[in-house]
Amino acid sequence: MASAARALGWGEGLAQWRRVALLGLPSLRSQQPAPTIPFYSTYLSRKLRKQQQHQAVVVEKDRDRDRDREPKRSIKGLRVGLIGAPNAGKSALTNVLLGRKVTAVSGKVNTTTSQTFGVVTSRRVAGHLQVNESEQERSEEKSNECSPEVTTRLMIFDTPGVVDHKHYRNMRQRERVSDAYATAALCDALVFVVDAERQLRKPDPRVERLVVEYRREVEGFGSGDAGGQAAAMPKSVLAMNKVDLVRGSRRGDLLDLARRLNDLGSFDQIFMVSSLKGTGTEDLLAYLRSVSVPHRTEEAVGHGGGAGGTGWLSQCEDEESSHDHSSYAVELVKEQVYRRLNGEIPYVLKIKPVSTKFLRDGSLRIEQDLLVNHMKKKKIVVGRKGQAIGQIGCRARAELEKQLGLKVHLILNVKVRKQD
Ligand SMILES: Nc1nc2c(ncn2[C@@H]2O[C@H](COP(=O)(O)OP(=O)(O)OP(=O)(O)O)[C@@H](O)[C@H]2O)c(=O)[nH]1
Ligand SMILES: [Mg+2]
Repeated sequence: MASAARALGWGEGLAQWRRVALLGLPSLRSQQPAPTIPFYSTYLSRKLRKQQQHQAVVVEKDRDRDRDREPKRSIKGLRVGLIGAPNAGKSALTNVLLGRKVTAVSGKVNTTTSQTFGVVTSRRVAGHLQVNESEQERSEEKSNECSPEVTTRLMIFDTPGVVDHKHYRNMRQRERVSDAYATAALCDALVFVVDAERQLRKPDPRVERLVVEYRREVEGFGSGDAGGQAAAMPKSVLAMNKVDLVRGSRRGDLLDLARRLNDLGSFDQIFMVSSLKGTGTEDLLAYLRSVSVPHRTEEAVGHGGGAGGTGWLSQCEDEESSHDHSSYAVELVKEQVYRRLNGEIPYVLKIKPVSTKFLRDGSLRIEQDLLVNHMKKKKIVVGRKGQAIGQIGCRARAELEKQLGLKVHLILNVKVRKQD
């Protein structure tokens, strides 16, 4: 019995049987009803426990299966700084890489006077790349549930044009150059942009000197101390821009130019691109994604140009660019001012946002003052019968509506600023 009880695992029941046997009252066996209740309850609790164990295993297995089914998510990021001589096409390249306009582009030098950034997010699911997809597309994409998912965020900085230190024309230029390098120092990768067509047509020794100076700066970022650890050097890429303008036999010369610049700048990669046509820019983007750094929530040190860690990734999750509606409108009006007006006017004209508000019908009303320092300049900005300012306003509004997908009322007031 005992062995049967043991075999059945009825521990408590066995103890009771033992007690009965020791008392030498086998008769009681017949008289006393078998202690079914404790036996049964023990049996039940055993069974229940087994069931619960079984259920726990099932739940755990389900959880494992769900976990397997859930897409494996990982997030990577890279801060990328575009740097180069004025008019090389940094702003045009920034916009192309981002897939939208965030910074003004014009044929005049020094259009960009301060850094601007935009964020481009891509998700790779089962080898399929989605760039800046909408929430709807995100939820529609359920069929790829089991696929590993990698989100890559590139924060792309446009910077003012740089010149080598022998060619500072004034204090403002010196400040712009130091601002550009200060932004570069925060980046994990730098793209040095060269106007390749101009360099082939009319080689400019200043560009070569600039590459040498740039290299020195980059090495300086690498030797910096980031929280007690040596900072890693940022990736350094050469983008030979405007190759759409290089035709015929001159194309072969591009390789010689690339070799020459690489000897001076020791770049990690070289890309031939056209920001105008978009050629080569996808390859550049793919490279930048491939060197992106996996996200760590804690602020780590030791990579990038000195401000290591990827804590910034969480911050830029909701921030698509450095602009709100008001500063974005200023950037687009500035672009048209640079395109439409000549001489010193674009450089002395200041754009001051006055108000930005949504109207009841969902449209956006933006008012700005365009300030110049002389009545004569005001007349030029306004133009004959208001033609100049009319054109600036029309084009800026059309671009704003296109970029924001909203109806925009843009009011521009040209004023003579009071002398300080
Ligand atoms: N043909 C051609 N023109 C380009 C290309 N990229 C830029 N441009 C033109 O080059 C001029 C300068 O471009 P930007 O992007 O404003 O140059 P930038 O380097 O930002 O200039 P700064 O802000 O002054 O330093 C503009 O007229 C652009 O349209 C290109 O790939 N091909
Ligand atoms: Mg620019």
